[in-house]
Amino acid sequence: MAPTLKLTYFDIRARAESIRLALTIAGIPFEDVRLPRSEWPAFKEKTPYGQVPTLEITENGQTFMAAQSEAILRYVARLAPESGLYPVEDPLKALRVDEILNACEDLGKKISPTMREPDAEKKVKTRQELTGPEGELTVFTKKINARLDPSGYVLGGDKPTIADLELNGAMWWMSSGLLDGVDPAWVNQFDRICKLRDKLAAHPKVKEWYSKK
Ligand SMILES: N[C@@H](CCC(=O)N[C@@H](CS)C(=O)NCC(=O)O)C(=O)O
Repeated sequence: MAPTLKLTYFDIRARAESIRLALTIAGIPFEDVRLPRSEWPAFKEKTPYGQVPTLEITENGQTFMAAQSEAILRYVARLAPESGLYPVEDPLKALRVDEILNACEDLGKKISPTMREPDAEKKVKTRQELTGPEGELTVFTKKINARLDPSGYVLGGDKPTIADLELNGAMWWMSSGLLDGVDPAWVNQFDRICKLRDKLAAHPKVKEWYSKK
């Protein structure tokens, strides 16, 4: 009997969207809970690390609340091995997926401190520097871009992996216009990442997912 899944996050894409898309691509039904900010303090107390996303997994009458987005992504992919979301049977391919997942974490660590910067002017300036031609984020993202297959997805082919979903999410965030000081067109300089984004957007299940949003 398949487990029942309840994914909880805020009503934004950010850290949960790669999980939502992984479940959607894998064809696994799930409850997509979008937590209102007013309910966050009470829910936070119930989570393992005081963070979302969480995935509540109910199986044989028992519920386990999982946390940590990458662990959840791998779990979802393992539920549907035929999806190709995480090629566990091939150590080298799995390594390449893991590598990009870790690189996405590094990207996050470069931009996250700016979220906590109280001085709006300094925030914008720091982000402009990070995303300038020689900026740390630009230089690092070029390196990620070079690690992708020239056709777009990390491993090439037509099947996205969880690394593609995560990188796509990170790049969506960078080009969302939600980060003052980051030009939404910044991402356009990374050719393979743009191919990844466009391929994923054309994926039938992804298209269907967004047509309902
Ligand atoms: N390493 C965690 C990080 C989770 C995280 O930082 N979540 C943020 C939202 S993106 C959160 O819960 N923030 C609210 C808070 O810390 O109070 C993961 O990958 O899931």
